[in-house]
Amino acid sequence: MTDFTTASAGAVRAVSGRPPAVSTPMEFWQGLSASVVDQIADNWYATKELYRKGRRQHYFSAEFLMGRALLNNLLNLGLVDEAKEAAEAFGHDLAQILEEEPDAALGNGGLGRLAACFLDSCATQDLPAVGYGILYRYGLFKQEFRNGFQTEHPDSWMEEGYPLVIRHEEEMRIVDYADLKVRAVPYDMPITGYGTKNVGTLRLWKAEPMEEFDYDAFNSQRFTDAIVDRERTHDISRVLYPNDTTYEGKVLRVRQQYFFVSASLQEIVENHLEVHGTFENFAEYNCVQLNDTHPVLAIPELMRLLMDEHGLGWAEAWKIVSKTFAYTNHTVLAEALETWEISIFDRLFPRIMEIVWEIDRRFRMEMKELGLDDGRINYMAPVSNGVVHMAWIACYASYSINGVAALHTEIIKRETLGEWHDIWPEKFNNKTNGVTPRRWLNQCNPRLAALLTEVTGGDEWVRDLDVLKNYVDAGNEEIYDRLNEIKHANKVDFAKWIKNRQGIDIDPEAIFDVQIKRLHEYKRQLLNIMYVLDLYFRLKDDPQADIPPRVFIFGAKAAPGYVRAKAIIKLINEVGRLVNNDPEVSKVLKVVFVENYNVSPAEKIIPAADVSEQISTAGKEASGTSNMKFMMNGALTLGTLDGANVEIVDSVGYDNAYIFGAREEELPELRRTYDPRHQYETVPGLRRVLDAFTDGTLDDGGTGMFHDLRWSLLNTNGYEPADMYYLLGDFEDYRKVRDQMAKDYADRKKWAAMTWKNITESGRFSSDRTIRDYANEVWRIEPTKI
Ligand code: RUG
Repeated sequence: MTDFTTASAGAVRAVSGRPPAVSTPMEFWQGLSASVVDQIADNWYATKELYRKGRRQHYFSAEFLMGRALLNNLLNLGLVDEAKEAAEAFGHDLAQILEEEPDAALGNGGLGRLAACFLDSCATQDLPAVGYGILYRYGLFKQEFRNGFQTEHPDSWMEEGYPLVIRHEEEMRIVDYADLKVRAVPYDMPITGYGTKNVGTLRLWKAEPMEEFDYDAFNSQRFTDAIVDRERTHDISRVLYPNDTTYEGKVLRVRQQYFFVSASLQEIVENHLEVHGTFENFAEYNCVQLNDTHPVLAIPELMRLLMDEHGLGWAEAWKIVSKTFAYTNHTVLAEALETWEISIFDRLFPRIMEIVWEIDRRFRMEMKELGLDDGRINYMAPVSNGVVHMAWIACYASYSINGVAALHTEIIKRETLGEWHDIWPEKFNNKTNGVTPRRWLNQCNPRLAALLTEVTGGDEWVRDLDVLKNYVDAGNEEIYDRLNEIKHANKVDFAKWIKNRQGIDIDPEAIFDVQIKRLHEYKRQLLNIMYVLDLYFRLKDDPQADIPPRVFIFGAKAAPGYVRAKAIIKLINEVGRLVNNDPEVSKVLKVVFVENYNVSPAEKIIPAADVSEQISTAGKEASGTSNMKFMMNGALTLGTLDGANVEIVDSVGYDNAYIFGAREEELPELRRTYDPRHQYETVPGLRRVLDAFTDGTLDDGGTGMFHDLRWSLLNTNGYEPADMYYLLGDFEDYRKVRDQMAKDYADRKKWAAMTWKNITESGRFSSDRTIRDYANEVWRIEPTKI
């Protein structure tokens, strides 16, 4: 037995209080996880100590969609075989143990998963960076389908104990609101890197009451009164993204944002003073990346700390602040421009509001001096029309503003943040997103990983995915056969997994065509399912039609309050019911909606995919990151020229991707004369598909939601144009290109050659590249080894 196996057995005993042979797989998971922490503890401490002395980047994010951690850590530390041995020595199976682990789903989708990939890349490249966020007790809701409708349930991911976050009571901070004072207790998650001893940190704050309960109230039998403040405090870190459609929901959301930025900055400021003894060089040693506008309260909060707690004057403090923050914008949609009522700030933190007013006053003066007219100044001002504009504060105070793909950055420069770009073009830069090849290739697709290691003669590609580019032309018959075998084996695995999970049978010989992402109208899952319905009708018309077998796979959660997104989920499930229950059609077509889509299901789905659906309306998807994960795993992109798809096509060429639809620059002109009714009447297939929404073919359970969907495509509701996302405009081209793609699949060699090109060109989409760009151009930090 190795040290690790002995230690793991001991740790399993410690958590279960019984011999490992009779411990549950869950207890074994906990023991193994505790052993991982045991292995890295010294290096982790050494890394923290080293980083805290030099220049550091602090990544502030309300979301970190980490997924599972154990296998990732075992792979990074080279301990998989030892863990297997430990499990087998006691009659357990490592694969089954790994399946016990809950996903740490502390994020909604792309933005949160990006933050997780960034931490991985910083750790692997020895970059001094720390993540800061919130330890939500309940992560992203669990999705269940009841009669095809989405229902939501709490996700109590750490209820059974989670050894991979360590509480540091001694580093507790106090966060003060006007109506409440709370303790912020840090919990640190270790972030191991691949092939390095450095261990990074994700610090998540948990809100705890100053006192467990009011003793006097309890003593007087006022039991509920006794715990009111405790519950209000726990609310702060209770749930990821509480519903903020009501005023009280918004207050909680703002409370959360202030909670984690205040605690984090208190620590950063204190640490800086301890190490350097002066604030003069604060911005030389610290930079803070604001992941979207959620942490923008950090700007007035740092002003407050420097002025009120440390006696700096406004000018001095502002000089520091304006050299410390960098801001990432993730969307051109309205949510990019978070605004909060002044009354919320007044109620929670009047002093912060006072500082925001002063920022506003100075901003207006500065702009006046630059000669801007009053209308423009008022539009750009931090406070106007009764609300605080978080994005405007970010643009004003940050030294860097970036978009997340080339096209997106151009759009924010031109439109979303155009006024800011006019004044400070030098602040703007692009940082195209990336994904970590550790989790999204090496870990989730071991068969392909083994082939790449064989072809490239080592595992260097895991740390440097650009290595693969040297093998673009190395594709040959043998490699193509191997690629096809690997994909097939992954599809067999997925078919077993989904059968076991949802009871559905699918054929691994069919084309696996996948769209997995949050449900949003602009992402156009509706267009996808309309095509499926059209194909169903074509097969009903002509059962002998030459249509290759296909499985249409969906995975998506809709925001609980987003009614139309939920209607689309129901529609997909209803089309699925129609298709899958038809004795003839279901021999050729299947629809699978993976329930409760999350990081760990994605790890099963992506290696098995043949086709990657990236079909957003051009100009709407900032970047997308599933497109990159699919590419790395050899699925071909079927997409519009949107977000990072543009750069994917730029890398692989039009011959190795399937592109359709209107382009971003064409859309304004097209829309001028656009008539969705004309499309409905003239485009083959469309009428039948749209009529099926309401003619009894599909059942929306009497809700009228399918009628609303049809209506939204054909009519304006007064404030949005009909078919806002141009589904009917793009339908014909989508159908043509998607049909062609299915035909091309038959030439297995050619298809494999295309997948090889995609895999070997994917280095550009490694988050290691993205992080190097941030480190060199924005954060100015250097790799620092312990
Ligand atoms: O929708 C965007 C994706 O296009 C992008 O890839 C991802 C990471 O940059 O961020 C997503 N996003 C945007 N998630 N939340 C927002 C709201 O600002």
